[in-house]
Amino acid sequence: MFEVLVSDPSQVAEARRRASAAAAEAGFGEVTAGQAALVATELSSNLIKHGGGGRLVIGPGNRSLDLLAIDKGRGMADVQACMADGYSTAGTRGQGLGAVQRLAQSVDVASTPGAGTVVWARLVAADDNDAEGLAEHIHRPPVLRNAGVWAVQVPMPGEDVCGDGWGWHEDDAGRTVFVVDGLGHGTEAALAANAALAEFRRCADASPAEIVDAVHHGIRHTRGGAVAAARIDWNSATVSFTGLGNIAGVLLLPSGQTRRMVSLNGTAGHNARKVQSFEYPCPDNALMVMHSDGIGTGWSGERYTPLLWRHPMLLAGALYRDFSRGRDDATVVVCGTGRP
Ligand SMILES: [Mn+2]
Repeated sequence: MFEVLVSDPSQVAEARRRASAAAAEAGFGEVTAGQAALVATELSSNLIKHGGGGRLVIGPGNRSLDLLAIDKGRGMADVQACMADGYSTAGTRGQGLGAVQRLAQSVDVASTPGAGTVVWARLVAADDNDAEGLAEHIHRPPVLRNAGVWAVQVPMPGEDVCGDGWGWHEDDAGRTVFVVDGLGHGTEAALAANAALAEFRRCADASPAEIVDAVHHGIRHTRGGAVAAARIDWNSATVSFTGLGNIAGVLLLPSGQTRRMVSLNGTAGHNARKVQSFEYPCPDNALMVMHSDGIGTGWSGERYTPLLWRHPMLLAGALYRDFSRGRDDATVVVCGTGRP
């Protein structure tokens, strides 16, 4: 995942080009890559027109492409009207969010007057998208918000590789999320993060304390890093969390309250005086956030309460927008706490 700053119209073409290249990298054919380029163009143009500039985060996956347009502009007064605009005139260009809605498999938007807008669009490398089927997916995030784990992850400006990593595991009883921040940034940090992720994958069905312990012992040959693992248990409605170093774990509750989970001091791979798990009650309609220290910790839940009911990617985007320090790799992972 990487970002393109879009603060003047000349940068729209750059955003389009990078999105198109990312789509090709993700396995898109010519037609769907063209659609991805068009969506990137519309989102970027919107950033200029309505956002006073912003950034387009581009995330190529395995035959999927996430596009996240983030701004701190005046916000859209009427998201529904913006979405509807152009929806019925499929096939033409310049239809703004209508075109995005028509071409993407999933779309969600959160716009707060005065605070800005986050638009997420996911495209898939198939061209059987039709507007009929699409309507099923749009604006029903309460149904979708528990499906999967979502993240915004952007390397430090000037770096090609990211020294953070994240992964997740799910079984019948719950979901485990893992985040690592390799010490520093750049190639060596990325090596540490990749080693930690490989270790996590080997023992993803173990408890958070066992995972963190295994990672600590498994990445001694690297420069090490901060790690945390969280296990959401759907049956008992609890989360157990084990952190070593500066990975934040936060539950955002429907009341707007935030519950910050405890990480102990240390560096996985080098220094772990204590690996301990803490348990928290967790209703099934909360969001769990985990982030690296490229994101500041000074955020409060009340400000983001409306995002609780949207797709998790929107909260990830908003936190990245509002609290990225801009001088480190940044990772924000968000998922719903309920059973999918
Ligand atoms: Mn960091």
